[in-house]
Amino acid sequence: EPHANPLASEADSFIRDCYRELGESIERTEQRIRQIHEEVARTGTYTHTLEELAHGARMAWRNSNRCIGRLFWNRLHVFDCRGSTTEQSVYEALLRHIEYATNGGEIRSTITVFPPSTVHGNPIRIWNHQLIRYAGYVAPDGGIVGDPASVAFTKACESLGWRGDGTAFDLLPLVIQCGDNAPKVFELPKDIVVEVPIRHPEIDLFPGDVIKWYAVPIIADMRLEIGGISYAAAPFNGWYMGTEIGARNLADKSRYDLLPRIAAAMGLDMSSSLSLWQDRALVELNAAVLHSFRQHGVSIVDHHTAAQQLGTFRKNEEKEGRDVTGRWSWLIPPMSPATTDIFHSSFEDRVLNPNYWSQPAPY
Ligand code: HEM
Ligand code: NRG
Repeated sequence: EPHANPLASEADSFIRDCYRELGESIERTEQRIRQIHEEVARTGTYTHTLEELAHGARMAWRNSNRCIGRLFWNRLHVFDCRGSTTEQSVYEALLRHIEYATNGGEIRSTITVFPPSTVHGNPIRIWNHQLIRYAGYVAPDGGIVGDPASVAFTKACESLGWRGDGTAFDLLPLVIQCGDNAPKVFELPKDIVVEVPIRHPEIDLFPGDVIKWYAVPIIADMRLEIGGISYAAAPFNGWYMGTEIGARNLADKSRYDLLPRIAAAMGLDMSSSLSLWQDRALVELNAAVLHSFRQHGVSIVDHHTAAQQLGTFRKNEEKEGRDVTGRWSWLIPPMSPATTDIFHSSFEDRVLNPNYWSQPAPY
């Protein structure tokens, strides 16, 4: 039957999907729905059980159309931090997330969920795009030191009183905001952050320079929505696909822009693009990223393996009778895309719930 209350109807459809997948009985499902309706009528909202929260976060990953890594959707570790309401307790939870997820290099897919939004707004907002990321500074000559993608956030940190060392790989601080309070800045302790120096097994790609990347990508600025409830602070991580670092972060002209330096170091003919110097530099950079992570014992997946894993995910989902949605333009890897099956296949880009959503930056 239709609901006057949109939250109650979102809750209904989530609880039915969730409880069916978890093998709960029809009776328990209907009982839980009645209980939620009563709670929504009385308080205007409802509270997920731990099982609903954990399975909802996993469903949201499974429904992430832009993610190639979804084969492992059912192995997501969930920290329930819905009781964390102070900057200090959020900070401590974030450090615990980093340590648990990093796990000495054997990365564990993890999410930490903070209190949900209410009619009064977001009780917690994390300002960082990722918990671990490098600063970007505009130099006096207009050039950029560090990661150009971080310039706006780095300025926000500076206006809150933070000062970085000014290297190309300064770890940004954590910026945590509780309700309408001014945001608080916390230094990220260097000793809990694992970084990998990027070295090619045979070629010196960056003579005289140390190029590195951090081990764990922990997206901190997306909103998790489950059954009509919004978690604006719910940082999550898996591990890297090599091309994210080697074909984008270190290679894009608008990021670290390393291809010209690498091609020069390799002695390639850069007088014409016809020599494919960019492509040759790109391959060796990506080989170096995969080799270095592997050698340092840090989890990483190459794009060929990841594409095959997405194929296995599609088969698994078909067996379960679920439609796999996806966004082709994001799923194809940014190098040699046509060598993967994804390139030759198509996806329906329909948005299912639960899911992760981007939200406006608070700065
Ligand atoms: C996007 C790989 C785990 C949710 C992506 C992208 C890649 C990827 C390559 C595209 C990123 C880009 O082009 O910037 C992986 C791998 C994982 C993993 C290898 C290893 C386990 C996860 C987890 C979650 C997740 C644990 C959530 C619980 C997402 C979402 C996006 C995404 C929401 C879209 C991000 C955006 O719109 O900016 N993933 N992922 N992924 N992934 Fe995954
Ligand atoms: N491309 C971004 C990270 C986006 C998410 N990628 C993952 N997510 N692998 C970058 O920093 O390069 N994950 O949860 O593992």
